Amino acid sequence: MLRTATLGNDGRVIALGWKDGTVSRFHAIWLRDNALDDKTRSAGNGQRLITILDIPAETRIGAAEIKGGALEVTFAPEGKTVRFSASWLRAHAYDRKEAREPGWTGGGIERWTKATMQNSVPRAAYADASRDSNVLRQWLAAVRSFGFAVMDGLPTESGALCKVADLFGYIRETNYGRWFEVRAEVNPNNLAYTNLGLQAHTDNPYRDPVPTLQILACIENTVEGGESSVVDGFAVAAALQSENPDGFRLLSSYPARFEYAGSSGVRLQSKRPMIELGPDGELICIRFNNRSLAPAVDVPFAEMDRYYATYRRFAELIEDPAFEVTFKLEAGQSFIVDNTRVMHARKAFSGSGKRWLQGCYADKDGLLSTLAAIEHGFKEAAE
Ligand code: NM2
Ligand code: OGA
Ligand code: ZN
Repeated sequence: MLRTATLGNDGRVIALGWKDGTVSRFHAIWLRDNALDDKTRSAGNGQRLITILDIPAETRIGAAEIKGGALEVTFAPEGKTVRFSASWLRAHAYDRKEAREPGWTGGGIERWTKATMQNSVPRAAYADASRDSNVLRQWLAAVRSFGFAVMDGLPTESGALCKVADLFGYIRETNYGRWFEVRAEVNPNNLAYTNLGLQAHTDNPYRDPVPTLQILACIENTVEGGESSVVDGFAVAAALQSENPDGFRLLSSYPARFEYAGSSGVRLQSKRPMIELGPDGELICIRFNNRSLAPAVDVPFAEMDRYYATYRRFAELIEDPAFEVTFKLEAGQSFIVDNTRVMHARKAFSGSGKRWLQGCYADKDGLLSTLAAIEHGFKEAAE
């Protein structure tokens, strides 16, 4: 698929022509730094053995050739020749034509609403996921794409939710414990531990970094009410952005403040926006929690009115039933949310019966790593 290789700017740049007619330019210094030979990278663990200072600043490509479908380049002044496979070059091309709009997402992220999700909630039985890596792969891939999945068939005993985390990584312990009991308590240190309804929210926005995954598992649920729901924060953010681009700018460019000081010895505080964009405009995190939002002090006076109007509109969209997927957890059922993206809520409950959930946090980077490793294994097996 690699057709042509043309040097430019005295060998500081190379333009690669592909079979489909597209061209990807690469810089000599970039190619040198990313060389894959065993003097540059450890053959064992793939880590880079050299530093940027080991590469001459004036690095150029002295000669380039397409050989057996791969690119072979000789760097000057080192006189070092290395090969790059066409597929590697294609996968790592950075010469993009289109600029990306703020709020973009990549990585197979699929936004959802009630209409697209309510009747196709990703789900697996614990017994299947723990035995069959193909089931686990699909379940983890659903968490990656949708930020949400259900797992059922858990033992209805204390601590069973840890089994879910064990499938892909590690629990993130916090001041709430390795896991926490979610049930109505006397003198609760958090409103989650009452029978009140909870507006859709992300957990622990007062922590920095936030816990990136949350698992909630049900041990007993015989009350009236107490239904769960989830809302795709990325879908809501996109809706807000399209109807009110300036409001989106306000929520994404000014920090909000979050605080939790509900138990003694704990005073957590953070300063982060409700809608967080990465340095390249990628939508990376939603923080939304009415209970722990602290006074906003980083929004200019002249914009505070509009900031609040947008916060209100964001909340209205979050509560719009068109975005809400609802279900009632039964004993042995659990769900996981990407806490940087998907909000969860519960309806108030009362009356006779008992509602006992347990929750814990875990890390998304570990989940994605486990998923990538399983996918890598599948790919190698297929080759
Ligand atoms: N709990 C359940 O972020 C929050 O404060 C929501 C968290 C207490 C660990 C509740
Ligand atoms: C929580 C929470 C929801 C529920 O514990 O963080 O939001 O269904 N609980 O009790
Ligand atoms: Zn919560």
